Amino acid sequence: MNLDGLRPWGGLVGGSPDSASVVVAGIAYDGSAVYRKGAAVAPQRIRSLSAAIPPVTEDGRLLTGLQVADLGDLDAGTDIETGWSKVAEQLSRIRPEAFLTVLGGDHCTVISTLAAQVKRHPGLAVLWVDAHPDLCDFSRGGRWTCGCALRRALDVSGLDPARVVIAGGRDYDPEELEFIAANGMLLVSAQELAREPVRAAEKIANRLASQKVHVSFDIDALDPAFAPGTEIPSSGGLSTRQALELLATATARATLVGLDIVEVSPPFDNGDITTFAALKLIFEVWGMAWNRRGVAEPISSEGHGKR
Ligand SMILES: [Mn+2]
Repeated sequence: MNLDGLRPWGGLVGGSPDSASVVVAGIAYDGSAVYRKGAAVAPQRIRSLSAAIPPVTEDGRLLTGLQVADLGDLDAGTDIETGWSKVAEQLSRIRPEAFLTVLGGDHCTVISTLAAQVKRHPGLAVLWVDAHPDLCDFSRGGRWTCGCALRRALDVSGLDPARVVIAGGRDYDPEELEFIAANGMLLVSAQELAREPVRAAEKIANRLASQKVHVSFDIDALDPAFAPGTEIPSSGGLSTRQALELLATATARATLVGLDIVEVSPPFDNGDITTFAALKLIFEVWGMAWNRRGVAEPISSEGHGKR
């Protein structure tokens, strides 16, 4: 792909994390993926192809006032059990006015992300969009594997499980369904979203209304037809269109404070369509936050480059 002359993030990149509206960081770690590895190379691929995206949302609104600071990749080491806290500490130092965007990595990178977000935004709520709840205490040979990602994130962050809404679910371990019921979590399945999209998304919106919301988006929430490049494809998923509508409706009355996109696996992708789906989600969520001004205005436009 010829990206000559184009700058990353639709040309919005520039300026310092101390003034930018959006701060991006990658966590190039896939050590917790038990099926197919490859997500570790996603941050670089997403960042590279981000130059091809115009800084305009699909409803025709300009993002040109939004300034992006990209910190590059943070090092979680070779084992997230020992590496999560250092990354969480780095992320937690980002000023809370900036919209945090984290590029995974496998879903266990969310352990660092949510630990930081809970510190940056006391009272945080989470919209977990994923084919899987990732709520096992022990899964596929360990407690720090991807089937345990949300469970460990809750453990280390102290986040109340009832403040997490899971959307797009369709593959469960029995233990996960028990945990969801026992903790008063809202689960809105992919089936429910397909059958009654508006009503299902409104149900989530009611939970998230007036809350500060972080979206953790596992690309496997999308159907493999739309996002084949992922660790474990799960059929019966959302179209990218359905996911965009879900995000807009479910967060319409909330304040968006962050997003992480995980489990994009470029080695299993087909013509980069999964990476481009991730980029579409990122730019549209930025647009939602920006247009509702959940994102701070840049303190200075200095360093804001042209595409
Ligand atoms: Mn997941």
